[in-house]
Amino acid sequence: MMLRGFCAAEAAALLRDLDGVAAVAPFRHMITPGGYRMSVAMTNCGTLGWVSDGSGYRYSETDPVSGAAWPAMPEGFARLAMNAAQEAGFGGFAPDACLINRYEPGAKLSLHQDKDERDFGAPIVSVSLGLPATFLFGGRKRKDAVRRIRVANGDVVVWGGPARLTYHGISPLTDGEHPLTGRRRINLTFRKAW
Ligand code: MD3
Ligand code: FE
Repeated sequence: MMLRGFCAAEAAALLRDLDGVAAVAPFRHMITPGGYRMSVAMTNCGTLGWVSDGSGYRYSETDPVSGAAWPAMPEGFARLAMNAAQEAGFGGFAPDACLINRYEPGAKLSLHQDKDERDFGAPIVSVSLGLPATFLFGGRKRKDAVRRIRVANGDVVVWGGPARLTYHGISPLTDGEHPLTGRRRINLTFRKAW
């Protein structure tokens, strides 16, 4: 379910909280199991963080860069995720992980499914900040037709039920300038990993 502009009024506050997270767990370009450096820079907050390296994808309680726990999920993040999920009919959503993606011009995310979580009954809540992007979403099989949706600053999407296991991705980011983020797009995805 698309909630256009759901968090537009609090975008600046979310980005301030994000600066606090990134001061403790800096953005980094993870390496795929196949050995490629991802064009999207990532970090995490919450009890668990999504990580990728030569041995695979998984959720980890610690940041492999620092060896320490991921920074706590800011109150405003958790509240937003819960309110958006509620709005979409998923009452009681309590995310334990927030993966934060940072796109610069040209960065993209190839079509994939999110399958590293234990409970596919829980939705994923996605929050777009800064520059707009083209979100791709297909079906349950990689070869299914792909639809394109434009997402902009303050848009929140709740992916639950049948949509939870659909293939999705982000087209290469078009250059631009956003008053809050400059030449970047930030995406927060809230998950129940464990
Ligand atoms: C549809 N991020 O982090 S968020 C990801 O904008 C990811 O950075 C993209 O895909 C981004 O894994 C898209 C939207 C999203 C997240 C999870 C989904 C869409 C989804 C799970 C199932 C279906
Ligand atoms: Fe995804």
